[in-house]
Amino acid sequence: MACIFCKIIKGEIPSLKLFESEKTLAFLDIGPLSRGHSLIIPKHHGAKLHDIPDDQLAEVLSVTKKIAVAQGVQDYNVLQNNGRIAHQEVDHVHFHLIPKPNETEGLGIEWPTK
Ligand code: IU
Repeated sequence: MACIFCKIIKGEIPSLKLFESEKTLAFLDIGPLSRGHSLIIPKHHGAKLHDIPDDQLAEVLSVTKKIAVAQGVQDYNVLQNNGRIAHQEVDHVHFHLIPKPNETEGLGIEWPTK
């Protein structure tokens, strides 16, 4: 299995997990664009959005929302890239949750920073 995110799902590569269920995993991005930048992925392997069953996609979005609420940030981007031209680097569908906290907001957790 060459997929790095499948290896993270299997625990073969360590990650800082935020959430895990039968269908979904969320973990901190190794190269965060902001404090708390996380990735939410379906456990079903698929490179692009259209490769993922609807039930898995539904849960991924729901988990993305829950993490945003748990982080307590009001401003954030949710981003999902498909294909090289669209800047996709890892060929396992993932949603970026990128908080845009201001200096006075706390995330409630000490997140690793670059
Ligand atoms: P992209 O949408 O495919 O361009 O984003 C890939 C993201 O995966 C990027 O933000 C990387 O920092 C992140 N990432 C990671 O968190 N852990 C890894 O082992 C690898 C990439 I490879």
